[in-house]
Amino acid sequence: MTITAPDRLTPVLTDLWDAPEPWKLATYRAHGGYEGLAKALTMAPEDVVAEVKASGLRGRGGAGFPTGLKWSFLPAPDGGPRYLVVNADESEPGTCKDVPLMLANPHSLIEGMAITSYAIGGNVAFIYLRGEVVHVYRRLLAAVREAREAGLIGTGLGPNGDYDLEIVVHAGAGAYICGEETALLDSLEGRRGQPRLKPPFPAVAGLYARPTVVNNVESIASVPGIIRHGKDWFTAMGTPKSTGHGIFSISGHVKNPGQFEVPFGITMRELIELAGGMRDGHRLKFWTPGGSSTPIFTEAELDVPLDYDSVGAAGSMLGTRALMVFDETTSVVRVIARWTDFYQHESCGKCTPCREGTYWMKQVMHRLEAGTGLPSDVDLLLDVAGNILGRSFCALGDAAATPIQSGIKHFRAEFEAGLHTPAWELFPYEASALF
Ligand code: L3W
Ligand code: SF4
Repeated sequence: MTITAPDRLTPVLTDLWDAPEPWKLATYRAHGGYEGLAKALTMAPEDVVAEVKASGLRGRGGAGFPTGLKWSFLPAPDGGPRYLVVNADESEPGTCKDVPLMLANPHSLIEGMAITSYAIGGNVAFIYLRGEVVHVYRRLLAAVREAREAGLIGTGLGPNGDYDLEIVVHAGAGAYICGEETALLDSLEGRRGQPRLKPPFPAVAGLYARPTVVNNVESIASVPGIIRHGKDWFTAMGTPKSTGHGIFSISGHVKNPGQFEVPFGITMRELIELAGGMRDGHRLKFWTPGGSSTPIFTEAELDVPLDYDSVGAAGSMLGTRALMVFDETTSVVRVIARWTDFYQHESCGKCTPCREGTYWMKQVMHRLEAGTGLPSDVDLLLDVAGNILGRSFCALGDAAATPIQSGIKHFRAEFEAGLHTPAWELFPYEASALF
């Protein structure tokens, strides 16, 4: 039987989003919330780690690193503190999954944090949130308070009353680089957020130089389901190497943009169908599988299974599953110029290839957008991007370089048109505007 796209939704983290007041503890508990925590507290911590490892859960923040394996990297307890830090600094262009998840269902994150902290032997856990999303900050504070008042976190937890957990919600100041895990830790410690040299990885020396697990919001919120229903329930969704459910954010020139929770391995063709299809009368030109930091795809990749390995084999990255869709009215030069502005603005300045390279790429992209490019500009862009890629201190440099390289690979003629014609004449704003 051919499976049509609407049958492919797997609402687990999103199942309460349309319920009345889904953020309330009572609503969450009425749907089985905190049953996973109750079960975990009766298990040995190492068995919780083993269950998550066996589920195949991979980090939902972009890199896809196996979650249980990361937890198991923590050194043996030495009597000192160990921490869980949740990376809630969602800011990859096109990514919009953690913010709605925390807003609609904050208790799934809090329950996941309690299970994870118990598994790794931590008694204090942090949520590092983007400061701009004040409404989410307030919602998280209220949910943490509700959980504490209900005795779900705090002191004397578990059947023997011998486990304590405090959760701290921290609002950052709105820098994209603070989504890089070690810059996040520096910022949480009160310093300017800049990436640290790795190794040591945070698992060995993280927050306050203590063993620390840093995981994405969606990764941690996926843990309660795995413990409550078991690893086999989770591995029944997705592909053998990219198991489970994931929230895919679809934006741009589709009829119904939004978040769609589906199994890994779904295709973009199916997701566009779920999003109501392309705007009437228009056709797909290009799209991003993992936000602006990943090489772009075109129609040729519509049937690539959206799992970590298949997208990698096709030449890009699944990243944060930020699927931005652009139709034939869009200037690829204009889009990549905006992304380059973003990376130049967000570059932390620590290393020369990214600090200088993003500045120069921005100048060249602006010339091409304005139709005043120099004959050498397209090759100059490739040269600069090639010198950033693999030579920068963290992934932000690579992220700035890859869209330019892939944009030129697929649409070189459009870049060359920027030597004489402004992008706004070739692609009028009004044609691609969504409102
Ligand atoms: C212990 C080892 N731990 C690796 C840990 C490491 C980290 C995780 C993955 O970048 C990507 C980036 C963005 N012992 C370890 C170890 N680990 N080896 O595993 O590490 P890594 O370095 O592969 O990735 P990362 O630094 O976490 C994330 C891409 O995601 N991205 C999304 C970015 C989005 C945001 C945002 O919205 N705030 O940042 C999109 O594509 O470009 O490539 O925990 O410690 N031997
Ligand atoms: Fe900072 Fe960019 Fe270097 Fe990363 S690559 S350390 S953001 S300058």
